[in-house]
Amino acid sequence: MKKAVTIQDISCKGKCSITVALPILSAMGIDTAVLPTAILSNHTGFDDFFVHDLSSDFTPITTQWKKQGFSFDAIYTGYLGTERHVDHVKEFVKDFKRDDTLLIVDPAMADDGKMYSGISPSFASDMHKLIKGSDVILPNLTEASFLLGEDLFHKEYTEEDIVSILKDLSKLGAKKVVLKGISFSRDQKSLKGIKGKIGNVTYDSSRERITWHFHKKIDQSFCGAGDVFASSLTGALLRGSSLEEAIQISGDFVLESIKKTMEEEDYSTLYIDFEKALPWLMKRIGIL
Ligand code: PXL
Repeated sequence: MKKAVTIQDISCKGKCSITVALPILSAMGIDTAVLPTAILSNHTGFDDFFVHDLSSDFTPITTQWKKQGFSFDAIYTGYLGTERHVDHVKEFVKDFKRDDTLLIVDPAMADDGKMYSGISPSFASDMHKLIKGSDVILPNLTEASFLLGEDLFHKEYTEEDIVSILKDLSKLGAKKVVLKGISFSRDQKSLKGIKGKIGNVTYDSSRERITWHFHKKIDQSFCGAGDVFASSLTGALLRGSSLEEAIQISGDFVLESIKKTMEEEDYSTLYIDFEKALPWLMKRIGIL
């Protein structure tokens, strides 16, 4: 069984971070350890929240893990929120990343043009430390804006602009980049029929290769959708999919999860009902 560890917060209410990553990776047949960075009463998309920082528990946990020789095929990091957590994760990577361990960094910190509540815009430069030396990063356009220090979110962009953003992001030191939530209002030169759709694009710097995956656009964004994407992408990569196949699986899984969520009459954008789409995912990867 492939082994992963995910490092991010536990939001006790609201579906995101560890409460999304663990069930998805488990359903995909991945033996998953969790290393929580903080406990929040609920995710920060709600009006208010309480945070309990777990930084001081990090070293005692990892000391035990080192003593017991635990090792991982993938290290997947999500919401971290503070520079201190980034530094702990850097230490963790130094101690636990083997040559063949995948380091997947989701710079989960912002959406819809702004930082998540409680995260300072300067946190983007802290994330640079973790991105350098990573295998895959998964920013959305807002996160790409903060990482590159330019507003890419409020502008119309073309296919060429996206290619140049991908290259700039890869210069931060990640081998592969997945840019999420791309949507064009007009067809592009080599991308016919994508007008009004939404999708994700990958860039592999070693092969200079770009792939696009678009699907139906739903004009609602759901908290935790990025985590559903990143968790299923980590699972797919560990199961041997190429990055190009993995973004198709994850993009479609997010769409299935959103469709299932919106089937409920009283659904809320604070929760994404990914659980209902797990059978779809397990069938898609051939384990059901
Ligand atoms: O990645 C989403 C996420 C994770 N963790 C916390 C959050 C959010 C999004 O709002 O608030 C605590």
